[in-house]
Amino acid sequence: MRLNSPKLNLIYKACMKASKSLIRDFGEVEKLQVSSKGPGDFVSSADKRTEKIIINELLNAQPDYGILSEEAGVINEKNKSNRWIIDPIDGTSNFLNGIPHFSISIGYEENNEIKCGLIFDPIKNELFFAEKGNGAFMNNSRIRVSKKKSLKNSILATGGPKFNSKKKNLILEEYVEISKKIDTPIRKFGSASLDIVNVACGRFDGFWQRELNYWDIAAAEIILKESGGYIENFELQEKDLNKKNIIASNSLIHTDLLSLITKKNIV
Ligand code: 2AM
Ligand code: CA
Repeated sequence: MRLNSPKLNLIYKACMKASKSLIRDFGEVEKLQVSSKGPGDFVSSADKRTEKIIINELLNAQPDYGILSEEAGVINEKNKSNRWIIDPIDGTSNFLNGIPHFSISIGYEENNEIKCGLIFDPIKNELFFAEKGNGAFMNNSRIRVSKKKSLKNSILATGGPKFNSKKKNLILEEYVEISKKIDTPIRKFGSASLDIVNVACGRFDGFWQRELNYWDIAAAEIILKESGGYIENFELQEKDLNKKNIIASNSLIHTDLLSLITKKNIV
């Protein structure tokens, strides 16, 4: 494991501590799944427990750093130059339903740029991490995006639309449009962060999803960039800059994928 930088080391420590509790909680969810009560509120408390462990570790080390986290929101609001961006469980619906596909995602942002990040899938024991200029890794291995050039032969993944999305029709139309252009059916795994790191390590060639939050993709962004991929927020959400419409790809299919999405916007 090459976690040379102090920042990466710190988020690694926080993540590993939190993941122990998360794995225990997932075991509990699996049990509750088959009980008549179902997991219900247990999941949101698992989310908060994981988040608390991460935040405590980070604040202990850097008391004045800013934090943006899915459940806790903003901490140390004044510090906008050094921020941790945290998603304690990305893939909450999977977690809730006992589906073993979710991650802890922690990114570090300096002056509005993500400098390093880590995404951990505690069930598959896959740790993805990267720091600007130093490449991207999964566990002990350097990772690279795929070399596929043709959209037609690509493996693509997406997510959404959420049940109350105002763009449901557009999102579904885009899904149909893209489906028609590719040979292998689109994948939908329910964790944006894991989808993007799967592009980073060449399993997928591209991913797109509208209406994500910054914490869903912050850590994934640097991991993908350092693996040779390209990530783009293709349509700015003027009212809320934390909302992101994302295309993440191996770079080579990027323009072709983007053209299928932006074409729809013009109509
Ligand atoms: P979450 O598990 O942290 O909510 C699922 O399609 C992916 O989209 C997950 O990464 C999920 O993150 C993310 N996502 C973000 N906002 C969402 C929303 N409002 N509804 C469903 N998924 C959302
Ligand atoms: Ca998320």
